[in-house]
Amino acid sequence: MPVPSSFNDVGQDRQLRGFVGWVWYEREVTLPQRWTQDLGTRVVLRIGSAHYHAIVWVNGVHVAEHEGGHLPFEADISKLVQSGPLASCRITIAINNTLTPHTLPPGTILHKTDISKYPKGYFVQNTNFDFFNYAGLHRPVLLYTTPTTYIDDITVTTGVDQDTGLVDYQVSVQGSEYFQLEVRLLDQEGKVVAQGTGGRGQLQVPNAHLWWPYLMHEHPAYLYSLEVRLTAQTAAGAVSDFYALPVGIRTVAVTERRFLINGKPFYFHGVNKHEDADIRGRGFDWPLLVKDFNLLRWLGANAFRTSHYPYAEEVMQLCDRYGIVVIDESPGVGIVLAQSYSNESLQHHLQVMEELVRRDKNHPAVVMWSVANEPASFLKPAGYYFKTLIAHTKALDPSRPVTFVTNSNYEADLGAPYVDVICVNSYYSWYHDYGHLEVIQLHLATEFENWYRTYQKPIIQSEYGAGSIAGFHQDPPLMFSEEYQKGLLEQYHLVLDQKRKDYVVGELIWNFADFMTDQSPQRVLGNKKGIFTRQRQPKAAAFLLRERYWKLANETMYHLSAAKSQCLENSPFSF
Ligand code: BDP
Repeated sequence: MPVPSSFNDVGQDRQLRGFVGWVWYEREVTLPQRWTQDLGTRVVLRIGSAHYHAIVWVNGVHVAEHEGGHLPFEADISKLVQSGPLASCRITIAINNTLTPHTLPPGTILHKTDISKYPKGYFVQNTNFDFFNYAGLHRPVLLYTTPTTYIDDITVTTGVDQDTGLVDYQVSVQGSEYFQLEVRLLDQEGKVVAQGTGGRGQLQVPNAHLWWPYLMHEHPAYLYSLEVRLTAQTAAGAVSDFYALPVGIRTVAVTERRFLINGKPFYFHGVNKHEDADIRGRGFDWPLLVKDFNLLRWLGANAFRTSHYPYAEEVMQLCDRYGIVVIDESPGVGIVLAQSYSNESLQHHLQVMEELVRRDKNHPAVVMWSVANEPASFLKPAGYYFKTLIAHTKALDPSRPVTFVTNSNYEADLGAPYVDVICVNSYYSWYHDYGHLEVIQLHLATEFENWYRTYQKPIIQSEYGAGSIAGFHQDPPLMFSEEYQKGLLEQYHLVLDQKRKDYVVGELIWNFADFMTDQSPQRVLGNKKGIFTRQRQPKAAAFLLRERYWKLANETMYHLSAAKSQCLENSPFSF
């Protein structure tokens, strides 16, 4: 079985594709001698993502257990690989993709016991989310080393005081209490612009280059490099550790009507994505990732939401480098059963937010956390659940706003009082009033007004869209034709163009690309709401959005600088 990859689509076996239960991965590797002989070396096994529940053994000894896909976990295996003459190391990982009402996402197993209709022991897994439950080792499995006294974590938050950039850092060191830390901040030319010592402090950068989103500045995504150097005296002698962290200096703030980046109004014009492609399923794949970023840039998109789970770290790194703003979403999708609001579920959700914030807190591209997508937030326990979850996330990271994405009625939503930005999904003229594009404008304007009147918080249209089968054409437009998809988006845009002058701060299309789902009578080889096909070819809607997004970018630039900036000189459209 290749790693990284989902196991589902690489074989020819129907049973493997839909398999629910334990799968086993095993690999024997030979370690370099200096890893196994030098007791001053710490050897770590790191698993990028194993979906869903994973148990890990090294040379037959249990070293780790982890609940939940999409986030990394690791085990210090030094003692095991340094204890004998063996330089080899057998890594065994068992993964179970069974979902329960308390996992994230939740799911249920339905046992069909009527033996006149189903074979003995027959069961199916039911979920309340609209994507295929791909499973396996989705991201790289790595072995790495550090000294036994090592830099365990760095937390950076940034601020701006007039022209001075402020970089607050905190370094956590494990293994010893006797160490020195030196911290330097380098600009893109490699020049040291600020330095400090010790585990925490503030670096001040005069005339700082700020990190700006793509299409908001002529030099977007400026990254400094924070170099942290550790030296320590241990029984084994002097050791040193070193880490370089890209740092973008920027601020994020939310007012009653605006989302501000570096004090300027930011309008999200982008997409919702999935980690999804032919054959590899949800498996990490560099060429696919770079293709997707090229498409985002072509489209003029400045943002996406990691619907509906955390994406690979490499994705976040590219967002930092390209200036693509991210709403970083947890795997809290399909929380619709009362049981999924239990204390057990909440505790797990809090833990997942800790893992997510720890992993992604230093990415300037991440501007907001989303704790969930379309939960049944009208159920009674939802108020306490979201109040606790959002407060916990804010305590973990006071520097970013927090939201969840809702499709509940504005009057019934018990979680909305706790969010900083209202994110609403709607599918007018698709799931209801289907075929009737003429009702969209009134529906949407009414919905926006209701939400704003109730909460006075900025609103993002976090999903809207229509399915289309690439190559299907109908005039007048009919559902599933490229024309209908385009026509539906145009109706939404008319209202968005009015309300963005007021309190709507973003629009994210559902979806960037067609993606795989469970089989059902509503799905034709998956969900076809992509503006690109699953193979990343544009449908008509992609050209429509491209024109719109570049126009929105031109407008933003026009407002920000008196003269139109050069950054849009290469704009495919001039207005
Ligand atoms: C929304 C969900 C999304 C679905 C989409 C759809 O958030 O995951 O794929 O609807 O039905 O409700 O296409």
